[in-house]
Amino acid sequence: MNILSNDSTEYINATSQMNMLFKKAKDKLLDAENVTVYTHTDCDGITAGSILTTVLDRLEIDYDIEFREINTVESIRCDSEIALFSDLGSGQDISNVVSNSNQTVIILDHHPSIRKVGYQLDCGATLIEINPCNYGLDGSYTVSGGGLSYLFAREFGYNDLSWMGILSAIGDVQNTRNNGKLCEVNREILSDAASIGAVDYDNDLILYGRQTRPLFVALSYFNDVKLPFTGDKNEAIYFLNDLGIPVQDDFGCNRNLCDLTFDEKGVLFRKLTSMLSRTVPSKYTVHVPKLLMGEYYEFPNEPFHTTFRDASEYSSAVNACGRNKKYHLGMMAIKDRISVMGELDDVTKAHKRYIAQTMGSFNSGARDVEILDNIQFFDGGDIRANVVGTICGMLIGQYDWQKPMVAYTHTDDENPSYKVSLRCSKLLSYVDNTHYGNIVSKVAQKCGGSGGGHSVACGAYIPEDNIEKFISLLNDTVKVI
Ligand SMILES: [Mn+2]
Repeated sequence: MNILSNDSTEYINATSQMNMLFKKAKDKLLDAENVTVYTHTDCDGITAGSILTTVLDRLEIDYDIEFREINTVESIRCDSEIALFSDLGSGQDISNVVSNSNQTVIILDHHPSIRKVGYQLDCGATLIEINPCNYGLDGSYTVSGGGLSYLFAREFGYNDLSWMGILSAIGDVQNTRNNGKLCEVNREILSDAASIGAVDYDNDLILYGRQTRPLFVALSYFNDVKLPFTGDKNEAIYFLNDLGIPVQDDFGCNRNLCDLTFDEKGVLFRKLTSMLSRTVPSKYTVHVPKLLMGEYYEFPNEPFHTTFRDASEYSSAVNACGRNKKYHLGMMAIKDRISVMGELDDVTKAHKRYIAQTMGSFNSGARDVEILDNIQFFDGGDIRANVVGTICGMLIGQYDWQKPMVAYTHTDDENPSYKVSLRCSKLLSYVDNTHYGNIVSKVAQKCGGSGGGHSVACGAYIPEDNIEKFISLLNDTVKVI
């Protein structure tokens, strides 16, 4: 799908149809006395929940909020006047969620819908499904669940929540197209946020950890391609010394990417570009700048060098809450952070510590990765299922970055199965626009499971007995790309 400019007829038609639905949903909400919000458990879902409950707080409407995994949506039975879904609902059968004609189901989702526009519920309840995919926009980059929630909030005049729409878009990695810049509906939200001074953005050198990670640490985490300092902080310090970029400031504090001067960033960018161009096979060379340059989004009202200034670091903190099932904490981290600062700190620190320990078990040789012809994989064993994807992503560059990294961990559901995660270098997806989420989804179906996700970060659930078949089929499928 091509990215639309915001003054194209297609874009204007699509958004004006959605705007009509937002108005309809607004009227229903203003009439309601109680609402239940159902939202997803990741950063996007938690942010969507924060936006919607802020709207309900301000309107003084009674509500409950439930954070839901996708596979539990179809069993929801709601007694409230309005069942309000965000970041999920479109891909699920919601025909039994409500049971009488006085109720309303509102869905704000950006994943493809299983229903046609105009679908009606048998019980006579009103269904208002607002989904960009229904109007020719691509939900993976045009807008997130939180972004749709913000557009809904905007109907009530709450433009001050626009920054949350940006946080959720970044949490949902919606900035992978368009040279690392948010586009289409997300761009509109960005302009709302920038116009009130809630978000700053610019083109810049991009390395994760812009505000809080010492630059040499950020470099050591670079793993889209294996460079000499990948996984080696000392090597990263030598590298910076060689370039004449001081690792510490005059007061002995480590310098982070945000502390570098414009000239220093230029030196670093040119050096990294030449190293990468020499390292990668020629088919990747043209895509190298995309690994290094992009747009950053930050919240200028937050102090420098804190997790909450950079959208991508902030979204990691919210995700850490989600992965540790601290959904309300994640939501408070967005709505009223001061009240939860201590607990938030504890959760993110424990999360980081656990990840560091697990990475250590690979470095010490206690765990290992098996490298096949086209993929590399490991049995996650007792690694917590909620962090295995993160670990997977961090290991790519330490083994063979030209092969996707796959990991699986056992789940003890009613039907024992494996939760599979796949992560790969962005370069792999740039060539031929390869979408590993779609590949994993197809292979999972052939193995009696289900899966999907983003182009470079995705996952699946595979029945216990079919995991070996899945790995070998995935290895075969990646080969023919
Ligand atoms: Mn989402």
